[in-house]
Amino acid sequence: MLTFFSDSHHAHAPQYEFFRGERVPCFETPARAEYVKARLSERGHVLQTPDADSRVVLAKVHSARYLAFLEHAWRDWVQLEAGNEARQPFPSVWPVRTLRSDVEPLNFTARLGLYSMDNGSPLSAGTWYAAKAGADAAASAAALLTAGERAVFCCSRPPGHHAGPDFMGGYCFLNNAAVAAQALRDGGAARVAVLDVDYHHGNGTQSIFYDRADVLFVSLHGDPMTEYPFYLGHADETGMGEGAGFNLNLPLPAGCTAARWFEALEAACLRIAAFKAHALVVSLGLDTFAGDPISKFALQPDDFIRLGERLGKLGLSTVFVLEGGYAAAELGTNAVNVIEGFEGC
Ligand code: SP5
Ligand code: ZN
Repeated sequence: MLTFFSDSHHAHAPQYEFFRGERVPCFETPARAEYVKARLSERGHVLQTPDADSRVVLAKVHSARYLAFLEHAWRDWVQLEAGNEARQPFPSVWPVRTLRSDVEPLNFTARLGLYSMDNGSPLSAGTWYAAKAGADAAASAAALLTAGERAVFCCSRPPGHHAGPDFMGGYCFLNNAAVAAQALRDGGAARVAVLDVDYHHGNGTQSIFYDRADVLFVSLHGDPMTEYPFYLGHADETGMGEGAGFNLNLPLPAGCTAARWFEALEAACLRIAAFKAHALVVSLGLDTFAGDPISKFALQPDDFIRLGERLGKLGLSTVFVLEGGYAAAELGTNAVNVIEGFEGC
């Protein structure tokens, strides 16, 4: 399968994140994309550098002030205090209910909190360049589909599906799946489905399209009652306004079997078929793998072939975008299994 890969992903390389109040090494590492790239090359898949500029599409899925903040965040951080280039910024205050988020404070940490849903999305010097290259890959993939290609895989990081209209979160900065879906719409696809199979609910993608009937969002994920991102992803979130009925969440208990996961996948696929989508975007999180260090589903490597086969049977033009998956050494095999299942179905 034609794959977009950009070396710029290395520019996003924070050293640590917080877990239970302690600093721990980042789970979302450059090695992840390199393992996938290596396995793709080994299996003879063609790697290309993204050639589209996603800036116009980005402005349709993210707010202007969030994009401006993200693009200049590292520069602003470094200018703040000597020595900051060797430190990672983290938010420490957030405008939760009753506080104002319409006014952008001047203070850097206050702005970082305004544009963050958690303290788990560390920035580094090249975060904007890496994330932008991922969005460019998503836009490039959509352009190829518009030109008649059946399927394209975006091997990009950082991931995107937790990033909302105006915030980062969950290791995500720019919502690549939303960029792909919007670019497909702009290319003439009247109805686009986004299927999110990451272990974690794709809260950002859901929010971006929640009031729209032209983009269906379907997600299977760990039940937010116990699993990140906790505050979105319940079954009763079905869309609003014109988007009513065009959002489907299929939360599953942490620890559930692969059999149960595939039952939910079937329900997701039936909804997508009923929607009569012209194109499909798959938020391909591989943290459903049994060996994932931060997630609690039980998929085995062969299950990823079966996932690819089921998606292939939908018969739709498809953009795959890499999301989570933290068992880095197994990520290549699991990603390629999805792709080859899709192609071989
Ligand atoms: C894209 C994506 O998969 N983002 C996931 C972000 C999850 N952030 C919360 C991490 C919580 C880690 N819990 C670790 C439990 C280890 N025993
Ligand atoms: Zn995830």
